Amino acid sequence: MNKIVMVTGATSGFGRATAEIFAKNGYRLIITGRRKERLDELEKELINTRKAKVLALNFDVRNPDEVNFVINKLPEEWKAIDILINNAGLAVGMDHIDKGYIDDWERMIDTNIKGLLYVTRAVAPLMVARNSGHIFNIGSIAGKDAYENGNVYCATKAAVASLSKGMRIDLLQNNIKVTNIAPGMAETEFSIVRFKGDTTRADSVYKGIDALKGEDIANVIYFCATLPSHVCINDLEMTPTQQASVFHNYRK
Ligand code: NDP
Ligand code: 8X3
Repeated sequence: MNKIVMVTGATSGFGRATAEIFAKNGYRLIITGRRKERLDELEKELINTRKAKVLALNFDVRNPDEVNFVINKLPEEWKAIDILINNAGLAVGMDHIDKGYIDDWERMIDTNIKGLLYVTRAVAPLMVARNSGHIFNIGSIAGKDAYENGNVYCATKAAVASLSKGMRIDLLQNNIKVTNIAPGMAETEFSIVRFKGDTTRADSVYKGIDALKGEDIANVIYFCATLPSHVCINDLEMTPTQQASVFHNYRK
């Protein structure tokens, strides 16, 4: 039977591109997200154009009851998840710490940290039982350095990096790889979400920069996932060529 990959946040950006590349290469896909129409549309596309086997699960990673419900109810033939890609996440707002919105902070912490934990807590035991698996956590270069107005988003991604290390240590005895992927600027719906629908402001983030695309991150994840069983990429930072760090861009 072909391997099973579960991608959270597959309705857009990195998650969608990652689902595409694994489907193209014959994997079975569990795709998740909150926007049901997007999920249904992706499911159809993967089945029709890639001839993939797909299970679409419509849930919010912030709700532990929903997460447990859908994972516990997985059909028997979908339980042997080989690869989990904890990708669902977001930045909301960009304000100095004294002016930030608590609701924005809660959305980021609840999604990027707690949601990632809920999904991992539900899926990891399935991997442990099979003594096999690979978990990818989508961190960010924002987790390596804090930048002005990035405060809570940066902190959530620093937490993802730390959790990735902790998971790798805890799951060492279970033959489970854990990889933290830390991308820099990538043009997806990320900035539209961050600026709450202000597309002009979102577009300006990438002005003069040939930013990463979802496919670039997907290709790297696929590369890491297909290395020999004795090789694990632990932490991988990737940026556009025009970005050296969160502080250094070269705009043309
Ligand atoms: P997008 O906004 O394009 O995609 C985000 C995905 O996450 C969507 O599919 C969205 O689906 C899903 N998602 C968000 N909140 C929830 C939730 N509560 N429950 C379930 N799914 C959710 O952004 P990207 O593809 O760029 O972002 C993917 C990841 O990469 C995020 O973790 C982000 O922080 C990280 N990242 C992004 C970078 C960038 O510059 N773009 C750089 C570094 C890291 P839906 O709305 O349907 O639920
Ligand atoms: C997204 C990259 O630099 O906008 O994680 O924080 S950045």
